[in-house]
Amino acid sequence: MEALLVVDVQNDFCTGGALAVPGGEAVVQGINRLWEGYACKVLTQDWHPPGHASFASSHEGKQPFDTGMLDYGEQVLWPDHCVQGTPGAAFHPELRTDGADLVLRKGFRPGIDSYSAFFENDRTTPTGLAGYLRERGVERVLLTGLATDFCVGFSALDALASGFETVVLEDLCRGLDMEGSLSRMLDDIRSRGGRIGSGLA
Ligand code: VGL
Ligand code: ZN
Repeated sequence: MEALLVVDVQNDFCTGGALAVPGGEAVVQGINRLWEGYACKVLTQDWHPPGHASFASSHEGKQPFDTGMLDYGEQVLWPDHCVQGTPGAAFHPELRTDGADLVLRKGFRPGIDSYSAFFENDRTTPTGLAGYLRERGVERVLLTGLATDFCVGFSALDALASGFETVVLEDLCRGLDMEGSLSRMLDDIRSRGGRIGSGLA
């Protein structure tokens, strides 16, 4: 069985949002068209408590998009975004969410970020998604959403590492592309056996 994984299509990642991905909202209609076709549909929702460790505002002297040191290592520090229960954390209003099998929230531990839908950024804390998909009989995961080079990409790499056939539907994703991060991520996915495909074709 195949699963459609829709990653972080939330207001804060769309135009006008706190951490806008250029053209983020452009993926919505195409994802909606695929929606009915999958027996397993999973949405992820970036879901941070106020004062989350991934926010630059939580670190004295740091600006958004600086690099910072968290308990588990270095990572990018972000503008405050997807704060639990705020409008920015809600799904894009036109995204179909009816009939989702699972809405997986991630990044809710105050000290740990979670780009991937499978493992948090400490690379050891599982979200439980691999077990869920396996128990449902899923063998192949198709990924869509935001951002290609962060949450979609890390989810794809972990899907591969967890033994799922993995396809990124590139035209139903949009990236941040910070210093070449987009092409690096796509190369990485390909080199580990993932496929980069189209959801519109
Ligand atoms: C994301 C940065 C921080 C994403 C989430 O959804 O790609 N990026 N939090
Ligand atoms: Zn986040």
